[in-house]
Amino acid sequence: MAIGCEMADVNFNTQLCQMREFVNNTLQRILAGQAGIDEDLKEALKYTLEAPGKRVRSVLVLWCCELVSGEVNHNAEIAAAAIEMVHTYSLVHDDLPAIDDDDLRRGLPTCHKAFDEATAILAGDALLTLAFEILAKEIGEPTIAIRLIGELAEAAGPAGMIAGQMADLKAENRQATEELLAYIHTNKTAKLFRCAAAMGAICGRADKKQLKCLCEYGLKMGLSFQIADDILDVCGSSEQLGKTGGKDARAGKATYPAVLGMEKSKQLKKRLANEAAAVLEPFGLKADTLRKLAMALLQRTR
Ligand code: GRG
Repeated sequence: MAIGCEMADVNFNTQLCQMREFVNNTLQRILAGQAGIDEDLKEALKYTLEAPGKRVRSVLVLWCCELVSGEVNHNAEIAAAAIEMVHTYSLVHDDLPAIDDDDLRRGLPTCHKAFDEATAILAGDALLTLAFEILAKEIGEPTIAIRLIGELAEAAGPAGMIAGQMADLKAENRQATEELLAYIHTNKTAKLFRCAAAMGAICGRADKKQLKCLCEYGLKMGLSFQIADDILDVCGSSEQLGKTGGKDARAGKATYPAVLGMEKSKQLKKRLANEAAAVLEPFGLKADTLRKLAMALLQRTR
C-alpha cells in the first residue's frame, strides 16, 4: 500500500510497506488472542482495525525505537499496536453522528454505518481500553510499561487529543485566530505524533537528549501532518482521500486554509516538516528514514 504520494525513493517505500505489514500482523494477532469478546463486537473491532489506515503513528514508534537501539524490539511492537488502537478509536468516535457525522473512513463505510451507532461507541471504547491493557500486560519491564501508559494517556486524554477535539467543536462557525488554530491542531493531532516518537524512544531506551529531540521531531511533524490534512480536505476528492472531502468548509471548521489561506498553509506545512527533519541533526545519517518520512508526508495525497 502506498502512502498516497509520489515517492521516488523505492527503498524508503519498501521499508514503509514492511513496517505497515508488521503493524497489521501484530494487530491481527493481538485481536485474535483476546478471549471473552462478544462476536459482534469482535467483528466491529476487526473491521475497524483491518481497514487500510496509513499506520503513520505506529510506524513512527517502530522507527524511533530502531533509531536509538538499532532494532525493533517486542516492547515497541506492543507500543505501536497500542497507539494504533487509540488512533483508530478516535476516528470511530470522531465519525459518529454526534461528532463529525461521517459515512466514509479509510475508503470504507464508517463503523457506525457498517454496524450501528451503539456498536461503534462500544468498539471505540474497547479499542481505547485494550490499548492500555496490552501496555500493562505485555510490556516486559514495569518501569517501561508505566512510562508508556503515562505518555499515551496524557497525549490522548483531556489535556491532549480530547482537549483539541473539544476546542475544534467549539470553534465551528467562528472566526479562529492563528493561536487558537495552533492550539486545536497541536492537541488534536500533533501530541499523538509526539507521543509515538516518545514511545519508540522509551522502548529503545533513549537517553534524555535523544528523547527530547525525538519528541520535538514528532510534535513538528504532527502539526505539519494536520495542516496537510486540512489542505487535502480542500483539494482532494472523497475517492482519493478514503473519507469525505470538503467537509471542513461545510462544517465551518477552523482550518489553516480558512485562516491563513492556501499558499501560507502550504508554506507552513513545509517549514514545519523541514524543521522536524532538522532537529534530528544529532542523530546524523542514521535518522535519514525519519527525515524521509517527514518529507513523504508533505506530499501525501490521502
Ligand atoms: C470521545 C466522543 C469522543 C470523541 C473523540 C478524540 C476524538 C473524538 C477525535 C480525535 C480528533 C481527530 C479525529 C483528529 C484528526 C486527526 C487526523 C488527521 C486523523 C487522520 O489520521 P490519518 O490520516 O488516518 O493518519 P488513517 O486512516 O490513515 O489512520
